[in-house]
Amino acid sequence: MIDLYYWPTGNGKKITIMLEECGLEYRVNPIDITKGDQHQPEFLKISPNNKMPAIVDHDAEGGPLAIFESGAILMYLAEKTGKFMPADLHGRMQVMQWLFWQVGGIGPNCGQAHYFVHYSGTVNEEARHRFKTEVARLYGVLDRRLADNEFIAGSEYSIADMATWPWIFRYDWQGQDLEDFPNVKRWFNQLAQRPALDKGANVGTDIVDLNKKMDDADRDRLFNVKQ
Ligand SMILES: N[C@@H](CCC(=O)N[C@@H](CS)C(=O)NCC(=O)O)C(=O)O
Repeated sequence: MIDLYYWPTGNGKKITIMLEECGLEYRVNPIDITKGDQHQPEFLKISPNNKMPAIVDHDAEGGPLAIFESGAILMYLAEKTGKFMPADLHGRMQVMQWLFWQVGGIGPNCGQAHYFVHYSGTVNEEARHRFKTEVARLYGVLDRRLADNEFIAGSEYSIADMATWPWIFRYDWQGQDLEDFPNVKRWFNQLAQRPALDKGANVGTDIVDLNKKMDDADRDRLFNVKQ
């Protein structure tokens, strides 16, 4: 059994999508990041960076294993199941580089765009412009990649797609229009047809309405806390 520490955001949904795609058994432990659950001492033992997602695999080789960082969790689950990561070196490196591009590039920049376009209580035009422009550049990179490839890492669906899809899902929060990126739009709609992806992306959407604007107290607990 895998314990998943989760809130239904882009980073959280990467893991529910992979768990559903692999047909693994898991238990969801909600970490309400607007209420400060991520700072609880018990959670910090699993995820010292006070962010979800995190997992504990009670059936891991060598004993229970706690993992934080969505990219590391995806790589672990791919290794555990032998799924969604090619066995050959060239294929594996395609997946790894695009996975790292997601966790180090499009993910954090989209996160900043979400803050300045969607969450912030004030309007900072310079920051909005900066992150919308950078996110548009990254969408362009993805669009060119998908012009010649069915999936992000090539001809096979992989954890690189699962890491990226839940972030593209919020294109409007990033000030983007999918009509400007036809290959991204084609890929996004194609993946949305996958039953496991759809199920994973909807885990926990009944416990929170992410479209609801945060109040100042929620925003402070999420964005302005020192550890
Ligand atoms: N690099 C981390 C980022 C995870 C992350 O940013 N999680 C956010 C929600 S999407 C979070 O838990 N925020 C709580 C906080 O910053 O206090 C990963 O890929 O897992």
